[in-house]
Amino acid sequence: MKQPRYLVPDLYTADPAVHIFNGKIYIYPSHDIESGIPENDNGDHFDMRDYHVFSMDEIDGEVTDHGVVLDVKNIPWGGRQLWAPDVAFKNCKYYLYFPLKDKNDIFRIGVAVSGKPEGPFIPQSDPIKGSFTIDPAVLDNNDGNFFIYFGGLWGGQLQRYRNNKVIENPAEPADAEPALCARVAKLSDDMLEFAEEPRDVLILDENGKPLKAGDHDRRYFEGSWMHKYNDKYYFSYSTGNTHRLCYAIADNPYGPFTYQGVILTPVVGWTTHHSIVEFKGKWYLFHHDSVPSGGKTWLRSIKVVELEYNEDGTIKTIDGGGNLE
Ligand code: FUB
Repeated sequence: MKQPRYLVPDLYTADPAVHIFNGKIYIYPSHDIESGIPENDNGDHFDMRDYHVFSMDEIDGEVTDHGVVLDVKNIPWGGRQLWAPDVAFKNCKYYLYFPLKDKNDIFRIGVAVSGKPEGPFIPQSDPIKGSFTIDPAVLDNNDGNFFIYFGGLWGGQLQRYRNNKVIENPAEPADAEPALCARVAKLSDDMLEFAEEPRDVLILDENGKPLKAGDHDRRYFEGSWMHKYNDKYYFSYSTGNTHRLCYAIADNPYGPFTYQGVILTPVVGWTTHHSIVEFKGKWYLFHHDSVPSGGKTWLRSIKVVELEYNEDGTIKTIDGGGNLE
């Protein structure tokens, strides 16, 4: 694949979580809509109401739309805003993890279950106990353990918490303080709960010091993804207001991770969100931009581009094509 490819021309889609199930490529994106809500830093304009699943047999093959697989109106605890999901497979079942504001307008993470990768998915009656904020991404560690990574700043509400507890005056730390971290927890055997208290996904700089909150070019903002390459754990994420996809490496799923560099420079649009998968011996970056909508930040389109590693395991930076600012 030489050129990036847009995958779904007839719907606005974003935040593609991609997995290979039964030899096929399955894409689990957000489904963007024109909500009419004015753009703000809280992300209210991302008022998504359902998910579609897409699949394809080859990276350049025809894309099948499996239709609506989960709708907010069928989620008993749901309020508004179905944001970026992910899916994991265990014991013949597929688990869809999704962020959604509850009826008190607080983001929680829910789970919906299906016997098929293309859904439909049946939601649990309550969100995961102790869950908060957004952007779940699940790692199958191939040893029976599954780890869920999550968290997002600003509209994603991560700044409202410290040590998994709500704080009185929500704010990001001062610039010279350690940055807020994404969270990671092992999942329970039934895949429906956290098996432990979520921990920090700590990212260290080249001197072994935690990235600072003021280091907007490198610190975590949202959009966790985890993949393994040559037995190392690659934690990748969006820097949000500096619009990069960056990554950090560790030798275990909890970290600490050491910052490595930029995977994708800014795209047209504000958000950047991705997944990284291997298919038939090549690696691919799935992400989104707002080119097809003419730059409307809340109407995004998913795409795929090949991702390459250097000999030393670092990732070659991909040009995102610029942003609007
Ligand atoms: O799609 C809504 C939100 O925008 C996602 O949850 C974030 O990662 C950002 O892409």
